Amino acid sequence: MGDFKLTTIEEFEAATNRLLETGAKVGADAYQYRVKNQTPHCKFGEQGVCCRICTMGPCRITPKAPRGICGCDAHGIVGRNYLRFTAGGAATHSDHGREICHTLYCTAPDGNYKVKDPEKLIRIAKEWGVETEGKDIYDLAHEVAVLALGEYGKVFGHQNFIKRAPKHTQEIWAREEIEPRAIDREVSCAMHMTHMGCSSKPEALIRQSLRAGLADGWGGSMAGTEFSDVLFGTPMPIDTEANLGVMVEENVNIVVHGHDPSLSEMICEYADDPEMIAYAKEMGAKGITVSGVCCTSNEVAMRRGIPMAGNFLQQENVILTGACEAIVVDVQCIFPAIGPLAKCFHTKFVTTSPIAQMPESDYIRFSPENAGENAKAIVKMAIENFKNRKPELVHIPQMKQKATVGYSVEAIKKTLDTVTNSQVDITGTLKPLVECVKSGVIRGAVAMVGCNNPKVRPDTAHIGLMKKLIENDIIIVASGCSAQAAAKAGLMDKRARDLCGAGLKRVCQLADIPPVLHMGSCVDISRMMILVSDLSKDSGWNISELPVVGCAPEWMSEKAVSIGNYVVATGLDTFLGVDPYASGSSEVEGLLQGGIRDWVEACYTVETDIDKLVDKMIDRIEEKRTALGI
Ligand code: BF8
Ligand code: SF4
Repeated sequence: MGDFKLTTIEEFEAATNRLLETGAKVGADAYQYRVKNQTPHCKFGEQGVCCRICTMGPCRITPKAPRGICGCDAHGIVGRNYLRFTAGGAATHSDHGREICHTLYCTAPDGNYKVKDPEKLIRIAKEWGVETEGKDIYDLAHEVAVLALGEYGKVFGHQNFIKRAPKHTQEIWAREEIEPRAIDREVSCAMHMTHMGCSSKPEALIRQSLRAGLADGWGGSMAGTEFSDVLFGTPMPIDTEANLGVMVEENVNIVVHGHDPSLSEMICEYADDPEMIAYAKEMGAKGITVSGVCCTSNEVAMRRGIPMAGNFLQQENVILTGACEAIVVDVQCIFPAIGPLAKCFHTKFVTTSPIAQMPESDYIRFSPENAGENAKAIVKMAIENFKNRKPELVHIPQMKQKATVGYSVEAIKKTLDTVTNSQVDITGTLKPLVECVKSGVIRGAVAMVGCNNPKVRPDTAHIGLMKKLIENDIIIVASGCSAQAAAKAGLMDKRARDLCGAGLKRVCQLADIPPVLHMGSCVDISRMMILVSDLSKDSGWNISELPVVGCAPEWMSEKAVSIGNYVVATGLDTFLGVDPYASGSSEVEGLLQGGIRDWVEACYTVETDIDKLVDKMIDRIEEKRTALGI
């Protein structure tokens, strides 16, 4: 193993504390202080029993006041809140997907955006019944983009992508009436159902929560992933680095943050431009370093090997280094705190999307039409800001790990094909993986996803769970901030295979992979849905029979609930480390953590004790193996 060593949580925290000292010098606020001001949290909110959807309220349920003014009880209120939470997440992911479809529509051979993976475009076009023969690739891109945009408001029928699921899964969705129709319709329907005086029956509300989730995972998110691949390339294994030490003191540091790769791809493009690099040198820097935070970081790490400065709760830290010339954001998971924080330093806070406008930022509106021009202006602005650094405030924690990322489903298949020496065919098979699972060399897999949340000591759950799972020969596929936690710790370094049980270690050696596979951003959890669908088809087992579970141990966002709903509705048991504001209703909790298994063959487990959470996942995987007789 040589000198390889994981970075510990204590080391992460020491680095953060050192940065907070810098912050204190300039009077900067930080989430750590705001958490103190906000705790203890409102109990009604935590239990999900506060309703403010009409102005007769707000109503709060207590033993003495068991019904709101309209007569709605705790079960109805908790169920409605849960569905609205889901709708927020489904809308957010899906609208991101829509932007990507729009960017696809704007592609041109001489435009800002081009088709980088024509093969994938042709594959999807054929899948959707579009004639591809003899067609110009850009004409095809535009035709498919229009169809994809049509999925959002389609008049009849269901999402195109659901046909990718195994037959059994599709039958469940049809039987349970949760096949996702138009994406926008499922979100609208959720808002309609939760309007004053509509649904208050938990079964109906939770059913629509699953359906809206499916519209996200098998609709909007899948469009986001698939068409991002078409536009920017399908990820293949690539080496990169993670943690704050990827920022380079002598260079102009640009941090991209958010989710939509249309922006970050363009920034990377221009930061690489020799003209820009020469300009940076002229301004006294040695070069330009682009690094990322949150999912847009995952997008450019997966496709370009751009280093990951950190995950969600590290977004303030990048500014606290005093060495960030510009933090450029698009949409989602961006702290409004960045505006005032950036003002304490020389950092430019650049917002770019009408969807995420924030005070105290420079707003440079981005669109496919002006992308090149604006990206260039932003890079230039960062370069010109280098001279404004305050050297006494500059401190970049020298902490980073190597990571191999880029495990799209296509990449995983290609890796397996290489191991089995068969023909390299990226539409190939997962059979070698099935064999490993059958023989018990790998016991199973966990899809580790989701955010950080100050309710959990940041990254401890992600990293602690992963370490124990790989010791137990359970392979991890990861995305979002969970993947970045793994990368920061060193779990995506191939040498981390030495931390695995004997079986998984052997597989990692043979396939030359790390034990935690980075599958991308949160919309890329749709990749995981394709992976389990293909595993199901290649093994002959139903998805719910596979020794595979999902886990979001530190989640915080509405998007995460939407994801949870489609993962469960696809047949995978899902383990949460943070409660989804449902404890105020035994009926809603009962459905989420048990009852829905009768509908979709899977359900949630909520367990805030991380040690117990991992044991429960391992037990579940072993139960599934026993049931399969393997
Ligand atoms: O979409 S894991 S904190 S960055 S919501 Fe946000 Fe959560 Fe991170 Fe990506 Ni996903
Ligand atoms: Fe209260 Fe009912 Fe109005 Fe909700 S819908 S605020 S429970 S009166």
